[in-house]
Amino acid sequence: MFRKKSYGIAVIGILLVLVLMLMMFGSRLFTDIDETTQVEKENQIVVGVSQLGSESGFRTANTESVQNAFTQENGYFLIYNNARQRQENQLKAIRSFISQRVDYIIFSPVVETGWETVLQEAKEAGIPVILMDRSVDVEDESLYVTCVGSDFVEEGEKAGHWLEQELRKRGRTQEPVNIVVLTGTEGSSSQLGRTVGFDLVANKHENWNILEQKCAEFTSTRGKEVMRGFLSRYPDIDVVVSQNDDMTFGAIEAIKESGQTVGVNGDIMIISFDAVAGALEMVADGTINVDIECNPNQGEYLLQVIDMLEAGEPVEKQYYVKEDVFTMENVTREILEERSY
Ligand code: GZL
Repeated sequence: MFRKKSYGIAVIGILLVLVLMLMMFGSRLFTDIDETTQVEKENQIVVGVSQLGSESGFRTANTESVQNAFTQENGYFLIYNNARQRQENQLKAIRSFISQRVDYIIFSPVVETGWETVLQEAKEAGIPVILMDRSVDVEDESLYVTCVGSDFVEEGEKAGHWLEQELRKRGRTQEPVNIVVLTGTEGSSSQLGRTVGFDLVANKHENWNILEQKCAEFTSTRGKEVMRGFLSRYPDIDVVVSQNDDMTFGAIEAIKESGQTVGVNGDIMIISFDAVAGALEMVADGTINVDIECNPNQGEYLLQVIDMLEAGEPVEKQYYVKEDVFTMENVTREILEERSY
């Protein structure tokens, strides 16, 4: 009995000491964290970034580029959100940035339409909006400050011009050339632009037959599924135009499963977009005939734009990142070793 009694007093004593400590330091602990965060936010430029997803190698590199740019060392407080390919998630994220009164909003719009209302809300809140990678289709272009991305129509034309040259080299300027197209997310700038650009060239060639264009969502899984469908419907495909490398990887798997070959010496020519490291390895070994680069390293460009805005300098409405076209002839070991994505 006595022993139990003495234990009980000890336990109560320890609890009392703990409660007193928490009362003395607990609030300081939370206050310190709150105060520090608040101080950091006050001393830094707060940027809210809504990334559309993580569907591809390009997207991963694009996200890394942004996160490497907007660091505390560079004077920024980054609030980042991954919308997982859903526009409603981007709308929610942007409204959250507005309510947090960030200094800038940056986002890569998953599709071009449906942004007027939220951009008007950002404008009324006095928060500049910068588009990254893809763009928006709005009547009032004052709803965003600038867009840092790619010229997707030009990318599509580059693909068409390469095919023109290749067919000329092969002497195939008259006989029918059967083409299938794996398109990216319907209504995205990259899908719209690459399609328009390639069609501008294709429409000049009566012997080019675009048998079918079908969305494969910029993913390798869907690229394989859609390519399987093409192969089941069309026995004599000459060219696959695949609007990103991830879909290309899936399509090549499907073609090889069908017993056909791909690339420089294959049954089916492969035209791809993005030029991520894994795809450039396949360009170098002749599996992919040509890869139209889409440069995801936009963080530095975005930093420069915000520096200009902070300094009160005027900025252009559109900045295009530098991009190349890769074939077996110009993919060097050095390029492969230095590739950051
Ligand atoms: C292009 C970008 C596209 C890439 C895909 O700038 O929007 O989205 O080509 C990515 O890899 O999914």
